[in-house]
Amino acid sequence: MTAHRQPALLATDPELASLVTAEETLQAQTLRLIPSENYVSAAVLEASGTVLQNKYSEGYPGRRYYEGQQNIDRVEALAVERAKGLFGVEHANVQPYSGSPANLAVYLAFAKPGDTVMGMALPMGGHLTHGWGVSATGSWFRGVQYGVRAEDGLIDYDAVRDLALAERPKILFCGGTALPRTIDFEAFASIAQEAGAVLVADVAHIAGLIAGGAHPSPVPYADVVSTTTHKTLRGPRGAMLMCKEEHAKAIDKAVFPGLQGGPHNQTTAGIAVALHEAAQPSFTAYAHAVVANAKALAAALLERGFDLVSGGTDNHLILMDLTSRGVPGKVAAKALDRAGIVVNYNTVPFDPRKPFDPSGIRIGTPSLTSRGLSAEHMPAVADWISRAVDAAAKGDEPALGVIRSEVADLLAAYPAPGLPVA
Ligand code: DSN
Repeated sequence: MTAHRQPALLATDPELASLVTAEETLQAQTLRLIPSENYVSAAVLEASGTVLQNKYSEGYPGRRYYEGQQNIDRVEALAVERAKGLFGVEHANVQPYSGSPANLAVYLAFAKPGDTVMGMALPMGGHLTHGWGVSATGSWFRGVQYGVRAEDGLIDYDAVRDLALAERPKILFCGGTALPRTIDFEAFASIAQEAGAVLVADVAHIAGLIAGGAHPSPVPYADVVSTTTHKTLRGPRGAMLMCKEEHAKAIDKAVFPGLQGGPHNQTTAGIAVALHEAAQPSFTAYAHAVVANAKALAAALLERGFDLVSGGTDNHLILMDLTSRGVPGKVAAKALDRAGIVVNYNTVPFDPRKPFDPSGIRIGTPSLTSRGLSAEHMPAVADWISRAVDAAAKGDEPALGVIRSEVADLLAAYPAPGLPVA
């Protein structure tokens, strides 16, 4: 019998330990297609679970409000230097707890409550924190929102420009959570400049693709680049704000003391390791494989008659409109889950259904790529999705069980990073 991976946890709290073990099994045996998720390496897991956890470090390296920072300062400086090197930025702040606090810090740095801010509408593929009404960013600020064109699901840059010039936002966000196509950062920069706005590129979804050279970089164009660290970048759950030197003070002051207290040093260590991994040639290969897999999966889904928003993908993500299959997104997502394929239900642009019961599902290829699956496996993945959606339409539970065992059989040959080998 293999030794338990968390022996002290098992001894202290067997109930919690059993939940962790169950999650390890679930992540090992299911095809995880949520595009914002991934598998971190064992090294990132180890760095994120260290005694760095025990230390308070309010401030920045060399300027702390607590003593005993000999090692912590070096950990944070290492993460900052690696972020600067990997993305080619002048300044990096690695302390934001996650993407939403990172974006809130941007508001604190560049706007006052009531100011106009502009971003992509959440149901069109944007993010809550880009000024959407139910978020603090849409109630404390005046959020104006752009979307995509109905006919092709693409951003209409002329319409974005017209809106920005009419509304003159203080901050213009580009990026989002359900955008399958390449973002034209240069076009956004020219709009922001004309409108007098600070351009923030929220690249949380595509940061790993940018680091690996599989998506253009916003760095030459954006005033601020905001990203989480745990999606395609494959680090621990955290975030970073990167910017030109002229904005460094405003960003740092907004993160601490403006918004946060002590940084989570164990996470900073995990980010440093992930950035080191992302600088290796193998990561470049991974980033390109993520995109190649997504394109192959999109092609296989189109062959099976699925409607994809914008007709396909340029990145890691595919947004599927299931209207023509007669199955609501939530019903399909839950059936897929029972078939061992984990996705999330999602609105599609101009969705006539509600966000909690929308028309689509959102899928992506980062996790399966991290396991080593390649384009040759994508027809099988598309087949499973198609069969599961049809089974959902017919209420055919046994068919979902058959898919679940086929999925587990394939995945057994592709062990996931950071997980015990079964
Ligand atoms: N929750 C993230 C996603 O799934 O895209 C965005 O913050």
